[in-house]
Amino acid sequence: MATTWHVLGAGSLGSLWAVRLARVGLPVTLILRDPARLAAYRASGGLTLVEQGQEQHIAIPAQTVDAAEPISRLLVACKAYDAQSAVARLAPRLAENAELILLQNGLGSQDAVATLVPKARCLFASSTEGAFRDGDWRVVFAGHGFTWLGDLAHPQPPYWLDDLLLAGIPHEWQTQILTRLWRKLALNCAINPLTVLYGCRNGGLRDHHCEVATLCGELTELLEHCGQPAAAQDLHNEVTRVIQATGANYSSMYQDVAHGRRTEISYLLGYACEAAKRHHLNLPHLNQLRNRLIAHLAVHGLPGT
Ligand code: NAD
Ligand code: KPL
Repeated sequence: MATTWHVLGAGSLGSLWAVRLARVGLPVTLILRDPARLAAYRASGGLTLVEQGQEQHIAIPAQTVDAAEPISRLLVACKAYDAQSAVARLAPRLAENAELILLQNGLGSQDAVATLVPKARCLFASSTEGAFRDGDWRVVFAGHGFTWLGDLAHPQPPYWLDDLLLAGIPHEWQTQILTRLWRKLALNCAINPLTVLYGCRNGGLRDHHCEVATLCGELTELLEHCGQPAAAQDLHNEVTRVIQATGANYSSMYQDVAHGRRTEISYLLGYACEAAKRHHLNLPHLNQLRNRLIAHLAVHGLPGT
C-alpha cells in the first residue's frame, strides 16, 4: 500500500501540496492543530484550490496532532517559528525510518527539527512556488515555481519523488540544498526588510540601489565566511534581476506585516546576523537593518523574533 502523506499545517503551501497529491489519488491526511480546527474543517467539507480562476474542491481526510495513527512521511508546512514545537508534538507518532520534508523558508528551523528527531530522515526543501489563503480552507495558487529538495546526510533521492512527478509538483533533487537555502536567505535579506521599511513593492528598491548594493556586499562576505561561496556568486546581479523581475510584487515579509502577521525574521535576517556574530564578522549595515526592522515591527505590534 502506498505511504500516506501526512501534511502538517493546512495553510498556503500545505494545502497546495495536499490538494495536488490527493487529486491524483495519492493518500493524504491533513494534521490540524486541535479538535476545534478539525470540526471547522469537517464542516467546510474539504479544501478548495483556486488555480487560474478555477476552483477545485477536494475532501481530504484530516485528524488532529493527537491522533494515534503512526506517521511514516510528514510534510512540515508550518512557518519556521512553529516547526520545532509542532514536530515535538508529533514525535511520539513517528514510525521507525520516518521521513520529514521541511518546507520552511530561511535557515535555523531545519536544524532545530532534525535535532529533535535524530532517528528520522529530514529532507530540506526550498520553494519558489507562491500561494496564499483567501479564506478558511481555501488556497490560491498565485505563482508557479519550483521546489528543490535535498538531504544533508544522504545524497540518494527518496523513491517517493515519483509521487511529486505524478502530482505535477515541479521539483528537483539537489545535493547542495544548503547552497539553495543560503542563496534564497541572502535574496530575502537584501530585498524583504527594505520593502517593509520603505513600504514599497520590490520594484521600489530601484530607488535605493546603493543601500541594496551595500547589503549585497556584506551578505557576500557572510556567505563566503560560512563556507557558501557558490551561494555568494554574483549575488548583487541576482538581487537586481529579482527586483526587476518581481517589481510589481510585494515581498512575503511586506505582506506578513501588512496583514499583521508575525514574520520569519529570526530565520532570515536574524539568522544572518547571528551567523556573522559567530564568525566574528563585522557587518554594520546588516545589523543596522535588523535593528531598524525590529523597531518597525514593534511599532506595528509585531515581535522582533
Ligand atoms: P501559512 O501560515 O499559510 O500556513 C501554516 C499553517 O501551519 C497554518 O495553517 C497554521 O495554523 C499551521 N500550524 C502551525 N503550527 C501548527 C501545529 N502545531 N499543528 C498544526 N498546524 C499548525 O504558511 P505558509 O505561507 O504556507 O508558509 C509555510 C512555510 O513555507 C513558511 O516557512 C514560508 O516562508 C514557506 N514558503 C511559503 C510560500 C508561500 O507562497 N506561501 C512560498 C515559499 C515558501
Ligand atoms: O522570495 C521572495 C519573497 O518575497 O519572500 C522574493 C520575491 C525573492 C523577494 O525576496
